Amino acid sequence: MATLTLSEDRYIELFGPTPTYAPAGGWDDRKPDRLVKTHCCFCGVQCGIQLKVKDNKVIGFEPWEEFPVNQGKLCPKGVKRYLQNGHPDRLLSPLVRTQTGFRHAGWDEALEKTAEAIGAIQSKHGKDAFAFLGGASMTNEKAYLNGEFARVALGTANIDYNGRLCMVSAGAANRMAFGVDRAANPWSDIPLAETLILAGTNIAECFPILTDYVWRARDNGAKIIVIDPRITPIARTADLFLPVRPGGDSALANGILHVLIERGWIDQIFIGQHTHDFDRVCDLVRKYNPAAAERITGVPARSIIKAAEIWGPAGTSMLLHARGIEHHTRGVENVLSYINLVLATGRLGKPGCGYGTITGQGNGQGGREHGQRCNQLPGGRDINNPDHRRFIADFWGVPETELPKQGLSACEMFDAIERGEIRGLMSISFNPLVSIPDANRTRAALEKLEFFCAIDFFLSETARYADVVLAGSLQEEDEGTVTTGEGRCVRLRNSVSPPGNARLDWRIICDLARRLGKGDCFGHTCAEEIFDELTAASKGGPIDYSGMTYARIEQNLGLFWPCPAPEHPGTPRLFADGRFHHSDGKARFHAFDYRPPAEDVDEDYPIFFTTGRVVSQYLSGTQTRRIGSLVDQYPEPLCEMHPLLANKLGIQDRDLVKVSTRRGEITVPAQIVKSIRPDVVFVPYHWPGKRAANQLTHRALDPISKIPEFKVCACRVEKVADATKKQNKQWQPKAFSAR
Ligand SMILES: Nc1nc2c(c(=O)[nH]1)N[C@H]1C(S)=C(S)[C@@H](COP(=O)(O)OP(=O)(O)OC[C@H]3O[C@@H](n4cnc5c(=O)[nH]c(N)nc54)[C@H](O)[C@@H]3O)O[C@H]1N2
Ligand SMILES: Nc1nc2c(c(=O)[nH]1)N[C@H]1C(S)=C(S)[C@@H](COP(=O)(O)OP(=O)(O)OC[C@H]3O[C@@H](n4cnc5c(=O)[nH]c(N)nc54)[C@H](O)[C@@H]3O)O[C@H]1N2
Ligand code: SF4
Ligand SMILES: [Mo]
Repeated sequence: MATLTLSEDRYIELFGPTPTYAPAGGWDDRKPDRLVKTHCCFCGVQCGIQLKVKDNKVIGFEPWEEFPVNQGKLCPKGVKRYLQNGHPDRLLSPLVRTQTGFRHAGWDEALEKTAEAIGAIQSKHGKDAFAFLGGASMTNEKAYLNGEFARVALGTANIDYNGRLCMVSAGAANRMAFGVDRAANPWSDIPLAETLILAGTNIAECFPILTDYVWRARDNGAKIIVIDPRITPIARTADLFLPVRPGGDSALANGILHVLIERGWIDQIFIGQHTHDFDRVCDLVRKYNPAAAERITGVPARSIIKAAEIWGPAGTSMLLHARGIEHHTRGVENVLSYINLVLATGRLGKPGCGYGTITGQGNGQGGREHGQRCNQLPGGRDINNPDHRRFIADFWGVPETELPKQGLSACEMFDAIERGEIRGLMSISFNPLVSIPDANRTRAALEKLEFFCAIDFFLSETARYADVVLAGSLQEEDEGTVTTGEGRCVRLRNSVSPPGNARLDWRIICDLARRLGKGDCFGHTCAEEIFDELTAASKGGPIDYSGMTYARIEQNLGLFWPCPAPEHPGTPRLFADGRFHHSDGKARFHAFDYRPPAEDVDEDYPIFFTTGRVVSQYLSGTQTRRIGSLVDQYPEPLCEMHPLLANKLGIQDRDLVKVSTRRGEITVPAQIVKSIRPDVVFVPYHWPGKRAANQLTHRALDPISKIPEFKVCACRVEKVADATKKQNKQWQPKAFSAR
């Protein structure tokens, strides 16, 4: 089918020869009732797709070739996404906990029980004792509504979202450097760059369609620098690979900048006219000569010099990074240190020149804009800024004094549950038991809650701890918008209605607000009404959507913010006028000395432990672990390790190994690959329970962004048992088969 469309050779290079696309019973090739143009429900690329709908079921898909970002192409997850619709595990009605499990309940009972529990906890322990967790897989409309619901209906300061585990280091760094938090360029700038740095992103497995843009750059002659402790699939075709020691990125960036300055590859005019604080960075990086940077990062000095030789004289360039440099207690510092390389060479705001964090979740961008973060009000406003508070309080018609202050971030909330300060929790589109660090503590916290309500369409591992589970909606069941990783706000179209007694997420929130006596503010009758309120609330704010309407977004196949007026065309490329979004129009350099990770290796725990993703599984796995052919592609976590380490520990491929840290242990088969540093092991985190990588990780947070350090802690590894014949034969993960 024309959809699978990374060219055939490259597809095979990436995913192996014959991926299985057909569902078990073969393709459902009945004639659909209609085709609905919408977007993939998974990552932040938000590929366009046409869903085939028959009898209120999604039965397949067709490419949507006019949507410019993916032009009909889809990755393995996008191809299979439709199989979750009509899945037998789909929650069809609310559930209420009994002595022995759950029973089905009507909406009146489930909502009343929830409203009563909220009232009881808040009247006894104060408003902030009830917390709310949202998510960035949800639409902009729901993100906005979550923020208003928590502040106005619950009156709690404690609202945050799962993007706290994802985008926040980059977001904070973007605001500090540029005064705005968005990728600075449309993806269409990537093929125009003469050189690309890809730092801490396994782009080929996590953003397969974006990888196509990197290949186009390469076909145009671009030089590609990849920075990762693992030779990821994209690194196999890079011009330069820098195998950084986990946590070493700020030192590496400082080392590259040292060489750029020494060789005179910096743009003094740009620096003088458009930036502050270059002198401080100059002073700092003086000591990061290549040999010094090599000692910290493990990257050979000659490779550091080579990186500067590629990046320095280039005419155009882009820096792209993702969680590999952001999931750190020094996440903000890492990002800012790389941004220094972009600012020093002055290559921003022009075709093929710029910078971008690659946003992870489907609405990772929009989900962080409209007020569901603990420190944020709609329009990207700051909850601690008196003017911003007054604007939103007036907009919502509440006294400013009643608008809660900044609350706790997602991981901090779980610490507060442990301490007994938070007693009740409502969570929508978030599976913290699998996704936040130190899972054994997370489980204990969930058990300790006096009341927990989860809104999901599957009974996630976390929802199993709920007192009430509310059956919400799949992406294809609702209308709305999401904002993609390049800052383009696109339209999701409803394809089917929720099955059984399940309900649209935003209706659930509005229904509950009414039961809490705040119906006046939550009388919305459709998603478009919420969008119009959201855009009005954003007017004049740092993130301005006020010129957008559903009709305009559809006509233009998406609009980039800022879009501050109905006739404004939107802003695909930021900083084109040479002005940054700080009040004086100038960008800021930041100087950060390298600091080691919160938990470094030592004699007891001598190996770095790092975690991340594989191509066929998505996040906590609630969705992709239910799609057979994706499971076949990568059914269980493996512990990647280098042959040198394996030999030292007497481990053969597929032997069962126990990986332990100070917090917990996991026993999984070893996968011996030459593509990882010998001092590091990697385990993907998409599985729950005893196979959960997050039993091992720790809650050390970045002091600015409050992101946890998912990408580095200290572990030891020991062999538990020989590989069984079955394990030996069982399967080879396709994405790694060419390594
Ligand atoms: N298949 C798939 N795609 C996804 C997702 C998914 O779950 N599955 N999730 C989506 C989401 S929400 C996100 S956030 C993105 C994540 O996208 P990525 O950030 O690209 O993916 P990760 O696997 O988390 O980590 C990226 C890389 O960081 C490297 N790394 C580890 N430590 C360090 C370090 O100290 N420095 C450097 N430079 N690199 C390091 C790892 O080896 C890994 O290859 O993917 C999105 N796309
Ligand atoms: N060790 C380790 N841990 C990590 C990471 C890592 O690299 N290493 N990465 C982190 C990152 S970057 C991220 S983004 C997080 C993600 O972690 P989570 O956000 O916890 O993961 P999801 O699988 O997205 O969980 C979302 C839940 O919401 C449901 N859901 C999805 N869409 C909707 C919707 O529209 N409505 C409703 N009602 N429910 C919905 C799904 O069924 C699922 O149960 O994990 C983080 N955890
Ligand atoms: S690249 Fe992302 S948005 Fe595109 S099909 Fe794959 S998972 Fe979906
Ligand atoms: Mo993420």
